[in-house]
Amino acid sequence: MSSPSETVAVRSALEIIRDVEPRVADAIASELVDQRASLKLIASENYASPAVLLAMGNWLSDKYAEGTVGHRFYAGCQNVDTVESVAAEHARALFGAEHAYVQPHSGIDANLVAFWAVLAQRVEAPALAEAGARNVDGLSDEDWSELRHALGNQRLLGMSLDAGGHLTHGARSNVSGKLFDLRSYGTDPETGLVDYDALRRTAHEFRPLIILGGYSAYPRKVNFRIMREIADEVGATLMVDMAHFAGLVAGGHFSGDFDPVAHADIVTTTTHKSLRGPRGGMVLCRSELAPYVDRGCPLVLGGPMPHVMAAKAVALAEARRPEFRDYARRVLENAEALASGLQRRGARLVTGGTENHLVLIDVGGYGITGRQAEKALLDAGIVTNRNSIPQDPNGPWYTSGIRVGTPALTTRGLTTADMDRIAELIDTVLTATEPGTDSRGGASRARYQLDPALATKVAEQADELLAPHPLYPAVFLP
Ligand code: DSN
Repeated sequence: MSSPSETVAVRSALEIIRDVEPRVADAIASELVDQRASLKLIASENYASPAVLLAMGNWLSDKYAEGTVGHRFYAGCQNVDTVESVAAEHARALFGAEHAYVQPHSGIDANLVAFWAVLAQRVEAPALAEAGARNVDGLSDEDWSELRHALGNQRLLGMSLDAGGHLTHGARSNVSGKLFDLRSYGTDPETGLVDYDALRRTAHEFRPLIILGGYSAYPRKVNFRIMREIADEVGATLMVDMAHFAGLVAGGHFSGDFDPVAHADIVTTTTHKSLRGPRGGMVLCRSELAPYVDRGCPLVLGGPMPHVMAAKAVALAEARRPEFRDYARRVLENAEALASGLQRRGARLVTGGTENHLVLIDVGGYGITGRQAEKALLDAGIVTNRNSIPQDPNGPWYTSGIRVGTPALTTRGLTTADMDRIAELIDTVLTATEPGTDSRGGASRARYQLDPALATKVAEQADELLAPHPLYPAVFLP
């Protein structure tokens, strides 16, 4: 993963930071110590390569570059133009996209860019044409007022949060829910799978401007060919947020009906999850939407981060290598092994298994809440996150689910045999965890009881699993 010269560079970097603010240098060092010691099963996290990390920590950060390649609001952007062009070129080639916009700072930013691109294409541009105006400044006050109301009154059909959708897909607590009139689609109560017939019926009745596919806690593939058909039937733009499974698309394992880029008009993603790049976002789209997507900054984004675009370019170059295809295959095999290991030990899984990188455990079967399970697992050195499950009786704060994913541990080199051991550790902890009582003696949904000796024993077993797979092995902390 790295060479002796990288060792020297990291040590020197920490010393330079320590001279200015030792608490930050210590936190950086501690983060590595913590990550090395924990069984990281958070489905949305990964470990970026040293090349990706180093591409981010440099003077490209010092440059302002609002605008797009060749059309900047600042002089001296030739090197930023290079990194942005290279990142976009790799993104187009990797995903077979007509256009790539690599400036978004996060997934929510990428979704905002996409929403506004569709609104600009389908609501603003026709209004400008009708009024004979070249841009919004050319509209009368009356036409402008009418357009603003039209922009704020469009319909979005997205996956509901408790079925595995994401906050940015129209939840009221997110700007997407305040911008759009939302109708949600869910999953079949029996199978837990997306019900495409119900989705079709809702789309025909609701007539949304945008149908949004993608998820953050749905353990199955989604058929984007069917979603394309439905979008065409109702005249909707098909948008897919592939943040969670971008690495599986990049690795060629979500192809055909399951490849969002082949079917959607516009696709958003983060770059740091299964794609294993720097923390950031990206938008891919068909050529017709490109001029609107490229207005992302300064429409809804602050100045681009050239250092992060450089790291995206490096990560995307890595993802084009044959090793990444192999990595993505192992992510899937590990998730399958983890799901089977959990089920064999009696765990209840939402949808009964997995077809992607994540598994959603219904911890109600263990008689505890997601919050209790998450904390108990953490005591045993297993890092996960609690998550709602469909029709969750405990709501979105306490929840009844634990989401686990394999991208990070697969990067670290763990195998399907390790996943079976991890399933055993998870089951051991969840079986041993009892609900606690609140301050008035009633049942608590947060407090729990777990024998500390058992937690320590499991943590030791987790250490044994990790020991053969050192994280960033060339980095020796002083
Ligand atoms: N926070 C990401 C996740 O964990 O799925 C999505 O925003």
